[in-house]
Amino acid sequence: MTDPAIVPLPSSLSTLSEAPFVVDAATRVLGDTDAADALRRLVAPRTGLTLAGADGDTDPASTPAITLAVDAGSGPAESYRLTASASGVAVTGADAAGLFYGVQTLGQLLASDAGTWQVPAVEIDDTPRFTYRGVMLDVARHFHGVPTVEAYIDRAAALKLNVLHLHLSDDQGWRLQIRSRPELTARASASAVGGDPGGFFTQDDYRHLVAYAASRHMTVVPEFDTPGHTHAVSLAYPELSEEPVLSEHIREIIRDYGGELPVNGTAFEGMAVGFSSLKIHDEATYAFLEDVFGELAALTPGPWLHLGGDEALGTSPEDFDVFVARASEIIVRLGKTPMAWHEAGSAAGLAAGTVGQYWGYVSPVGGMDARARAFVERGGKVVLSPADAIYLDMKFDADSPLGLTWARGVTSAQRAYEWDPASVIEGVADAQILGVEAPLWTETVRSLADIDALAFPRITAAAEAGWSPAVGAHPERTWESHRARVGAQAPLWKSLGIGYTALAEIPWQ
Ligand code: TNX
Repeated sequence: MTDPAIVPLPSSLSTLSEAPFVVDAATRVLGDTDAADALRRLVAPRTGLTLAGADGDTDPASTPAITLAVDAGSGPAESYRLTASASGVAVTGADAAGLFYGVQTLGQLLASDAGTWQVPAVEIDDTPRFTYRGVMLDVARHFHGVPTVEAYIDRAAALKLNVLHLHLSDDQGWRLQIRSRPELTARASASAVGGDPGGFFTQDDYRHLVAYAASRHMTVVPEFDTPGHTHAVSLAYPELSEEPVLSEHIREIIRDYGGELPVNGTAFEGMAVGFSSLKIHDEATYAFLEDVFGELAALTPGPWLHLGGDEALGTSPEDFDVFVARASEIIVRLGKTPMAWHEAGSAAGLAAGTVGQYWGYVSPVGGMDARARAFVERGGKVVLSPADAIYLDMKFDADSPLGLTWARGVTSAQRAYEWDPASVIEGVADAQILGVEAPLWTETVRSLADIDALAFPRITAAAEAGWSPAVGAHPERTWESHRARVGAQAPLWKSLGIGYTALAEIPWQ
């Protein structure tokens, strides 16, 4: 018998030579009610069965049942144990998140055999490798509203991802209501790439998303990108913005991407990067940061606030240094841990403990690895988002209109998979790595269908890099195993309405 196909790969799985557990209209779910709801959300669309509750009979022995429980501290954070055989299924989490992940595994184990739904007899012990396992959604280049973000949360959480990084501002638009700075959404939220409609989250929308994410054991990491990627601010508070920097290098970038030259006070609908900058030597800029990061901190229960810091090509290195020192210090004073793209690692005044997000290649070029290492040297950790592997906005095929190609061309599912977090940056191994995150920039992405088509299946590579044992530490942590396990997800994904791209590399079932 081939092993059941679980993605991301669990730490340990043994198949037992016993009869499977049969799931039918009489199957009861006992124990934790939140986890039971999560299980029903997976099982009902797939099978049409609405699993009954205990209905007064809480004895798992009276009829075979699925028992869901938290046994606090029974293992590391987020871990779970799952046992299944004809006499019952038991999922025990070391905490509520662990139980939720055990339920996701159970959803993947469920299979139909000659019209009977069953769970094979197995024993699984499973613990994540990294504590931070993220996806990023850019809601600035194209705005994606609450239902789309909820759907992406559900999709990511089902793969045991536990962080949603929201890129809330960029040159093309400002996407979160800030009460002390009402002009941001009044004047700078209506635009998007290509003249498409913009939009923004009210603070209630944002609170709702934070709570929705928490119900799926995901933490929201909000980002206001500074000091570059801030053209939208010029529409609302022109006094804070430098004129667009149109150096030869930036003109070249604008030509590459096509589209118009940026003009302050006018919406930017192109795709070019790097031309905008907040004023670095004006106290009004830091009053602005206090306001926007202050409201963000108050709305965000999670520990991290992301200050951006990428591609500030319109800011001199000296000014960038001054800015990053002050911005990161503001976030520390708000009681949060700053996070920044790896460029900020070069800033001498970066606050100690800031988390660096590496977006260079799997084989670093141009000193990007040194910048990421600098976060560790200042007591921080690194989140790995290697662009040529897990940038989900890279094209999966040259002919699709979706996606970009700057990160070493088309990114196959195999290339997304074949790397290990500990082998990217010298001197940055498991102890220095907070985790892994797969960004999805949305210059070409307008809808949930577009998100699905780019993210699925390659998001599974990021999930496995973040959750599963290291490459070499488990015999199944290979592309051959991964592609077979991903192919086996097709019936579940279809039942959940996930519009994955049927890449030829994957043997779809
Ligand atoms: C680079 S990677 C960016 C984004 C773009 C993305 C497109 C990084 C931190 N910044 O501004 O949207 O490329 O792939």
